[in-house]
Amino acid sequence: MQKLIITAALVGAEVSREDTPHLPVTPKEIGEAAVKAFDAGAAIAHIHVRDADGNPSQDRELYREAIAEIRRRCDIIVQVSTGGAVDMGADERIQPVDLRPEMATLTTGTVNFGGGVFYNPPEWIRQFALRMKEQGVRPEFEIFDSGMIPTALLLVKEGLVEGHLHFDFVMGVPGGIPADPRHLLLLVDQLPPGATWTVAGVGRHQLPLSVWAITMGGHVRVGLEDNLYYRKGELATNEQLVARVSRLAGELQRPIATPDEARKILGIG
Ligand code: KMH
Ligand code: ZN
Repeated sequence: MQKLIITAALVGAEVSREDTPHLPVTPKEIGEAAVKAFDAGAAIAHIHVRDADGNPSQDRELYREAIAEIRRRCDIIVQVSTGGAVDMGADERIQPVDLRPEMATLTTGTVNFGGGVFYNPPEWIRQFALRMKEQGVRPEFEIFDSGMIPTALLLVKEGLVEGHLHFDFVMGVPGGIPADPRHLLLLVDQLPPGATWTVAGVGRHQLPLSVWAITMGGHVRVGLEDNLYYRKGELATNEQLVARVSRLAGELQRPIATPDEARKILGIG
């Protein structure tokens, strides 16, 4: 089995400081959270940014600051969001890709997202994929429902995505694919040979799905974007969530990938 790549989804767009005091919001806080996650075993930091009021933003300059804060502290792979928040437009969402980060997310379909709609029509998907290709950014396909996998593979067929294919199964968003291991098996079955995958379980599903991924040879994403709690009623920090996966991987005898080892697995650089 490959070494385990742990992604720390540090910020997100839906959670606020009112929900948890542990959420990093400013670029400096995002930098500090990233190095703590790195020290705990994370190879990738999946980031969103927030404006001065703590609201979700896709502002390129805020991303530039946050990435600089991360880079000053550690060599973790930075993966920017192009999902942003529901209701954001395509031009707003695509902004951080022009900073040429090592990775960016690419959602390949529209999905109900709690009370909203996460809008990803075909022309936006192609626009995002093309910009990532032009800027040399490795996409991570964000799969919220099973029909998004064939759409991702269509981009490959069209030449809009080249090289290594990496998928993130986001399971348990209300409106998306349920966080059930039976669904996970079907998702993995749809991938072409050589593709890699990670699982982001939402809420209380984060922990059991992490264990499934570790034992099945997949990779794991944890963090406050997807889950606020360490256990029922106890708020977590990003670092604690990453450290728990590192410990579980140790018990299950799955070594953890450094950022450089993750770069090799993902064909980056
Ligand atoms: N905030 C969600 C609507 C991504 O980062 O690419 C979308 C999201 C996915 O978080
Ligand atoms: Zn995200």
